[in-house]
Amino acid sequence: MKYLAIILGLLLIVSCGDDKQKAKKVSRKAEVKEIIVPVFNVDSAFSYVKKQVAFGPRVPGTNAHTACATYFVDFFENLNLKVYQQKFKARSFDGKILKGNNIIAAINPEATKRILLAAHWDSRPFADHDADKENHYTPIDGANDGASGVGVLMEIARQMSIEKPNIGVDIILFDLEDYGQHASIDPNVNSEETWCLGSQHWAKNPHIAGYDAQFGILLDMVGAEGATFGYEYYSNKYAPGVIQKVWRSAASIGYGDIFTKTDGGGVLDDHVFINKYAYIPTIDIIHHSPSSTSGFFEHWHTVEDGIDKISKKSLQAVGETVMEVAYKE
Ligand code: AHN
Ligand code: ZN
Repeated sequence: MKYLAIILGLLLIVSCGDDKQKAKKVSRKAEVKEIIVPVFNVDSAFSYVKKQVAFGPRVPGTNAHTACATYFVDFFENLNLKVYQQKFKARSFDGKILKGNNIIAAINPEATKRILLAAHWDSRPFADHDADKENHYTPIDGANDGASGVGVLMEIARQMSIEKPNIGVDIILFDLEDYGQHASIDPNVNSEETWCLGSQHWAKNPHIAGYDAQFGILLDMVGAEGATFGYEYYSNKYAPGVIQKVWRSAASIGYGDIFTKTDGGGVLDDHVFINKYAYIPTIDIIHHSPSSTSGFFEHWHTVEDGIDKISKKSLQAVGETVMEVAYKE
């Protein structure tokens, strides 16, 4: 009887200890769940936009294009990320054989749960929407159309190289997005596939065989003054859940006035080909301006798309929102 009491007493102590252990484990889990999202440094992002523009128009076949590709590769390698260069050839609408280079930087390359973040890095060879006809064959700086999205992703890559997110992230810089058919040619004649040659190539031949990601976010023209982002048609058609996730995140950190719950028009952009050929639900965060004739920002495909028009506020809203999504995934 005495022994039984001792045994019971011991059991009680052991089981109490057990409960404490459990409680500890639960609270530790709760601690882990509280994720701190690193601060997106907008001055840094802006400097990356400026640096790209300083190369001159990154038009395929030019020295500026080659030099800028080297700059990206060095940048990501210096962050100790795994870098891929996907060199390929594609035929342009005017029959030129263009040399393209999609550049991919992987964060947590071994992680099976991954997301992709993308932007195009080439700039348009023609300012075919310029008010002055003389400029219709002049290459553009593409500070907003190209460099802005890349600058934001470079800063995200830098933050992620310091403080790794829980998931794998692939930053994909697509080439040959903006060599689409010149505006002087009837757009009803076979123009769609002349855009986004780099993403078309990648989506059909990913840099890793059998590549997959949970979802993708494309950034395009994210740096204009007063930019707002609506629900782009193809994004909402192929990836409505991703739209909801991103717009909710934006609102939660105070950017509900920039990520508006409005119709964002339909844009044939890199994300369409990722959805169509790689089957990865991907959205486009793209500046939609219902009041302009093009539907895009005021200086779209003009010689005015320069660094002087880039707004840090717009870069910041997009950078912070994408970081919020990626780190909380
Ligand atoms: C078309 O104009 C068909 N698509 C626009 C895609 C684009 C051009 N994004 C940036 N520049
Ligand atoms: Zn463009």
